[in-house]
Amino acid sequence: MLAGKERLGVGLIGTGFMGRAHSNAFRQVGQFFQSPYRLELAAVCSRSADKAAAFAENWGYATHETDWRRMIERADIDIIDIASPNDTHAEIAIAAAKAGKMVLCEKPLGRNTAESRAMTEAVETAGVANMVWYNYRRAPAVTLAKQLIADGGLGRIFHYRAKFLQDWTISPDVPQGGTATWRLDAEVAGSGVTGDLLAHSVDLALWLNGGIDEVSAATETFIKERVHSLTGARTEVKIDDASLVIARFANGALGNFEATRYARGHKALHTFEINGERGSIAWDLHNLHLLEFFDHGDKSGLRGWRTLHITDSDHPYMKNWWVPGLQIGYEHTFIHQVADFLAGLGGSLGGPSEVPTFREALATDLVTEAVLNSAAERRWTKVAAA
Ligand code: SOE
Repeated sequence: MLAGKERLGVGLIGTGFMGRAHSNAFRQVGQFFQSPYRLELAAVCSRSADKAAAFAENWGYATHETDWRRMIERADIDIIDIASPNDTHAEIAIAAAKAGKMVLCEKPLGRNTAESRAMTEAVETAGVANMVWYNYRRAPAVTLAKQLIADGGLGRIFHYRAKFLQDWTISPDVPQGGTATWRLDAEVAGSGVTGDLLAHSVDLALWLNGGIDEVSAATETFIKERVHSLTGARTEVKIDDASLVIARFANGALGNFEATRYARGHKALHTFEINGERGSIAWDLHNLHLLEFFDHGDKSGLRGWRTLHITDSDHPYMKNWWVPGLQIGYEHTFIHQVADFLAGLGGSLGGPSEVPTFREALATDLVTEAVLNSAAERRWTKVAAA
């Protein structure tokens, strides 16, 4: 069955939550989606040899490394996958692209748009396939939403509203920095919820509803000092804890977005609702297999919101899974993303068109940067072109 498939060696950098999500996707994709390629887990890299060895053993990587530069030199590695903290993304991605490797990178692409732009130019100059892990596009219900909008099902779009709410940093005892809490350290993360959570909502918005021209935003840092895990000293917190945005889309729609880690009770409430002339749709990560749909074209008297259970074989990706009615989950969004990446490899250089490329992720970072600037300057801010 696998005879004749082209082998692609994967080198993963980073052994955290995302390293696990990506590894699961690399391992499962070939069983459920046919492609001319066969992924081989060649090596995993972590600064800690013990961690790298344990991860390699658990996930089936053939070897492990402690220096990412060694991964890039290895001839048996075709794809470099960056799942390490944000401050490592630019240097690794640029070196990997120069070495002619395909590059996959966790979001946000860079800590700032100077990094993101340099990374985008590096992969495009080298002509290597590239992808950023904005996985939520690949929930079948979200992909169906994209198709519905593209087919004109909603007509002219008036409103786009989105939230990404968490509550894990409310305690002042949560430290910043270090392996578990680098997302709170601005030096490592670049920004707070704007780059980490709002970026997911912005990626979906740009994909579903097109470009954003300008934004007006407010951000807040509720807890001003935290102990730094690496030094033990109480240090100023420089990330944004919450981000509220109103936005104007190029198609004339108005948007509003909210991202926070201070919404008590919410662990990952990631939602969007889109209102158009002909209908509306709504999606919620908590029920990621459902799409809420209101069709104004329905017969008067029978009109109402309907809940579509996205598990039929004619729904995106679902014919590759179980029988109709049986749902899939979060991890499958990553598997679908790898499937799409492999499907697109036969296409033009620079990355498959239907997965988030570095240039698309740069566009997202330009929006989140405009959000941070708008909040700092307390004024409407134009979004620069990608
Ligand atoms: C933060 O808690 C986080 O893990 C993000 O970094 C991910 O991108 C998001 O999908 C879930 O939440």
